[in-house]
Amino acid sequence: MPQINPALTLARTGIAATLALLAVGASAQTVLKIGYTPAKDSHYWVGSTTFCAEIEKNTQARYKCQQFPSSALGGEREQIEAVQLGTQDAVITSTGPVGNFVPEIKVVDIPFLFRDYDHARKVFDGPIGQELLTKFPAKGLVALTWTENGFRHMTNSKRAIVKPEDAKGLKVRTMENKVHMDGYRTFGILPTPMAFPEVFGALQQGTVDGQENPIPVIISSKFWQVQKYASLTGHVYSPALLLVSTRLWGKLSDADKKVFLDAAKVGTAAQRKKVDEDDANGVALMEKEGMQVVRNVDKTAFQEALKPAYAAYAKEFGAENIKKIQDVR
Ligand code: EAX
Repeated sequence: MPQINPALTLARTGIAATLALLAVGASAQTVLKIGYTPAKDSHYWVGSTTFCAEIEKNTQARYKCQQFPSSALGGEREQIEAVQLGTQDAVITSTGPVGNFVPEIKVVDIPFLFRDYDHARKVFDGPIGQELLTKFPAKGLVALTWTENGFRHMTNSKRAIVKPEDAKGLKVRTMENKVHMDGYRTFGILPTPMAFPEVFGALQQGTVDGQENPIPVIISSKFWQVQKYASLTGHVYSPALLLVSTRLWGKLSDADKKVFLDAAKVGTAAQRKKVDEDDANGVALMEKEGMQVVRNVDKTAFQEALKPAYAAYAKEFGAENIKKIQDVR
C-alpha cells in the first residue's frame, strides 16, 4: 500500500475545489464587510445575519457577508464615514451620528416623539420614513431600510432615577447627537458625547456616571458590570438604519438591487422581533445580574421638563413637521 500524504491530498482537494469554483465561471463570490457596534447575538447581529443569509440565498451565493460586530470596525460615525468612502460595504447604525451626515433626519431623534413601538414602526415604514431614506444618496450613502435600536432608558452608578430631579447633575454619556443633548439638558443631566466603543471603559473608570441605551444594548453590553441603577425612562426612540456604500450599490444589477432591498426588509423584521424579545425578557436578566431597576418612572415630569427644548425643536424643524409625525396612528 503506498503511503498517503494527507497534506498533499488536502492540497489536491483544495485545488480541485478551486477549479470546480472556477468552472462555474461567472459566479465569482463577493464578500461584503458589514459592521455594527453591538455584540454578536444582539438585535443588530440578528438583523445583519438575517439580511446576509437572504442575500446569499437569493444571489446563489454570488454575494455573502463577513460580519464585524462589537465595534470591530470602529464607532458608528467612523463606520458611516468608511461606508461613504466605500472601504466598508455596509453598516447597521443607530441614528446617533447620522444627522451630522444627513441633517433632514434629525427630527426623528426628538425625545418623547413616539408613543410606542407601533407608532414608530408605522412612521418609519410609512411615507414620512420612506421619504427620509431618499435624502441619503445626495450625501454619498444608500439607505436600504430603517431598522431598530429601541426605546432608550437611563442607567447610572449613583442613584435610582424616578423623576428629573434625581437625574440632576449626573454626568451621562450620550451619542454624538445634538438633538438628544439639547433635550437631555432639560432633565438636568450633564450630557457627555462619546463614541460607543469608549462607553464601557468610561463607565468603569467613572469618567461618566451613566449612559442611556435600549434594553437590547444594555444587556448585550453587560452594562450591569459597571452600572448599578437602571430606570425605564423610555425618553427617546432610537431608530437604526442599514446603510450601504454607493460603490457597492452602483455595481449591482437591478435584479440584485431588488434582492438587497427585500433582504433588508426581512432583516428589519427579524431585528425588531429581537428588540421585542429583549424588551420583554431583559429587565428580569438585568435584575438577576444585580441591577436595581426603576419601573415607575414619572414620565410626565420628564415630558414637562422637556418643554423648553420642544419650543426650540419647533423652531428648528417646524412645528407642523413634528405634529405630522405625532399624528400618525
Ligand atoms: O447603535 O451609541 C449608542 O449608544 C448606540 O445606541 C449603539 O451604538 C447601538
